[in-house]
Amino acid sequence: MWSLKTADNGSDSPWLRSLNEHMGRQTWHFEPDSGSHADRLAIDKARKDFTENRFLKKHSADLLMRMQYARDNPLPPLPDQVTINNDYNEITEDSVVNTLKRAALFYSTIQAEDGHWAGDYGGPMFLMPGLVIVLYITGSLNVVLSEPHKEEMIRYLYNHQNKDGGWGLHIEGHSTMFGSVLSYITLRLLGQDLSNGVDQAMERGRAWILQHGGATAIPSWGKFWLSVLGVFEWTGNNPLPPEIWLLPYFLPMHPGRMWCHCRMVYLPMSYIYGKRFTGKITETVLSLREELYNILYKDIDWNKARNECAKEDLYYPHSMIQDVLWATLHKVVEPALMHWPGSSLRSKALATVMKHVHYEDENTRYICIGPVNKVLNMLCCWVEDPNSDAFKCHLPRVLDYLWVAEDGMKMQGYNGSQLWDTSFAVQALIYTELLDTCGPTLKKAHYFIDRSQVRDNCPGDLQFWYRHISKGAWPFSTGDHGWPISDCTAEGFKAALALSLLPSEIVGESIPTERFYDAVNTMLSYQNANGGVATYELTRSYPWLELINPAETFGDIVIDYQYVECTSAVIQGLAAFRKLYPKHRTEEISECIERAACYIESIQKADGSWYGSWGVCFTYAGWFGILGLTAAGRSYEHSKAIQTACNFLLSKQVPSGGWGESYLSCQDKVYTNLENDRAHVVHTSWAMLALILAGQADRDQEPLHRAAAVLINAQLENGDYPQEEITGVFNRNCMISYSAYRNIFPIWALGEYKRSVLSYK
Ligand code: LAN
Repeated sequence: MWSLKTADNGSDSPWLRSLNEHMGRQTWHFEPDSGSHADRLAIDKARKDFTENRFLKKHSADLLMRMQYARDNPLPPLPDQVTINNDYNEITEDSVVNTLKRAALFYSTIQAEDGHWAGDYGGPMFLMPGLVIVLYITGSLNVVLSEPHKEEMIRYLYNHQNKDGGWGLHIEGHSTMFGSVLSYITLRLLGQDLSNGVDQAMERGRAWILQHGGATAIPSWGKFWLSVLGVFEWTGNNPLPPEIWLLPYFLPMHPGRMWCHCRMVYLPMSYIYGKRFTGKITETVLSLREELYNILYKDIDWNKARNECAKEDLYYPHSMIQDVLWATLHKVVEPALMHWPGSSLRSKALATVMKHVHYEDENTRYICIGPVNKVLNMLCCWVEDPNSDAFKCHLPRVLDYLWVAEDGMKMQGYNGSQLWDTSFAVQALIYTELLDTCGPTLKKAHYFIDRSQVRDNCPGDLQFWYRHISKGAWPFSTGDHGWPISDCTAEGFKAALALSLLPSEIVGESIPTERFYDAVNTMLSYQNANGGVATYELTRSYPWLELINPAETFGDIVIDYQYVECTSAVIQGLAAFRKLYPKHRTEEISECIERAACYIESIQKADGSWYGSWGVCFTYAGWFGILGLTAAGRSYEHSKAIQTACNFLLSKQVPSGGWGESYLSCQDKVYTNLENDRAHVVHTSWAMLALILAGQADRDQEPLHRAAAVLINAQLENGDYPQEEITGVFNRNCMISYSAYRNIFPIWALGEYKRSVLSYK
């Protein structure tokens, strides 16, 4: 049976490094003899239910993890479940406290030993293929993946095949060439052939690809992977010259000025491209050359293929400038760099690129900043030297990205969302004011947050490595990952600060003041000249650079933009700090908060909404927008921005009393309800939190009571909440799961409701 281990040290493998005893590490292991017969039956049933309902409920509910915790950590007796019928006047303090206790007790049982909450951070469908291709090429498929791993990966891919035979960019999305070709290839590399799959699934997958133009219409990142595997020619790719790393930094397009995720993906890609590396041409590769195209492989017009993209995939079409740029590089510059004397420049560029690859690997303990550069860096290390220690260090870190649920095994969008979820969970639990119930849980979480703070900057000259400071920051996932992020720092800090106010006998010793100061320093360092805050770094170049964004499926990836979420989180962090430490960097903090609030006001839309870039979507951003402004001292009475923001949210409440927002809001940038105006517990919670904080209880309480009734009634028998539609997003168009939100946000919203609304009733 599958079992999740947390903080696993890989039996002290010499290739696995850690700064903090692997805190937060989540790895799944298959243990053939573990589990009772009844456990196995229950898992099989969950799998079967998922598959049977897969077109209705595309999001799995993280049941394997929940079942494991239920076995190891049984639920204590829960208070009676409450249901509110039609009349919200039935809501009493007792009914809310009951619901909160049940939710908090349940949530405490699924906390990991090291204090964090583990969970499924899947969603995107384009990640696992890169991993499988790299493992295949490097001969490591059977080294890293056991047969049960492969079986679960296959299950996952079939489960997420759409009705029309194709696969989407993410689990809830329509079929795309990117998702379809990559998923199909992955199944083939995992040993499936055209005869496999229920209802001829493989045949139907292939038919989708051929009917939509064949694999030449795959977007650029897909063309890259196919070329690496040997089923697409390098001449069919637009250039990714590594020489860009040799340009002077003052140029706006220097990669050091790009969004770190963009530069960290194009860095290893440029190495592989610069070398035109292709894996061994095997029987399967040769067969795929026949399976993926409508015409013979040898007859494909690769130059034309360079700019082809299926309409299903085209989210960010290439600008004309881009087409001219790529054509020039492709026809004039690249040929010169492939031969002497140009080739000596290429060698120099490749060496520079590898220096940066190794720096990234070492400073993330081989986890890397994300799933895409993880596998690309691993491939680069292997291409450089298949016997290298670097490659050996990469292998065990593959497990950090894999997750198993009832829908199968997936590759996650990060090595988890540990710190982020734990920081939110702590805040939610504290605001329930049920310290008797939550004390031990908070203590463990406190320890995790304490141990996950980044203690030092990266080594060497930060400017040389294009790195922002990280001392005092918090990461999104684990200390070992270590990349600092503005809003993760702010949320980790807010949680730590709130814990520092509680009795240390209950929640443990506070983080020392010096380390709070370090976090404040990092938060202050993130503000841009216009007052806004970006994600990992300052904004280092201009939005017009987006004109050369070559990734047709993603929007706004080239530079690190300012976001309402990040800006608000930093305001909240600094404002909370200012109250407790009014004498530390007082003026700087006040100025930073005021400028950040003005920035948030400046990006509000005329209808009172904000566009959310990292959560779905306007409800998420509304929560951050309103919280940021109120933390900065604005109030409903005096702030037009807060008034219109509240009116916007109120106008989106659905008849059942909740809120429910579709992921389509993100891609279309227009507020879109879920089908049939269904309510979603997470959106309902965000909207409620925003309205409560904006003083809605003083004006009209009815919308809040109705929303509270939705949250009370949605609770499951064991205190858990149902997993509904996907709630996370990145780069406008790709969705990602935040599996802990269903537990955290109803607790947080009902806690605030109890404190700030019921007290009035
Ligand atoms: C994340 C996850 C966390 C997220 C928040 C902290 C929630 C946000 O407020 C700031 C941005 C950040 C850090 C973020 C950025 C983009 C990420 C890293 C991701 C959504 C997780 C996966 C995604 C990454 C880009 C996926 C790989 C795909 C590429 C296009 C490179």
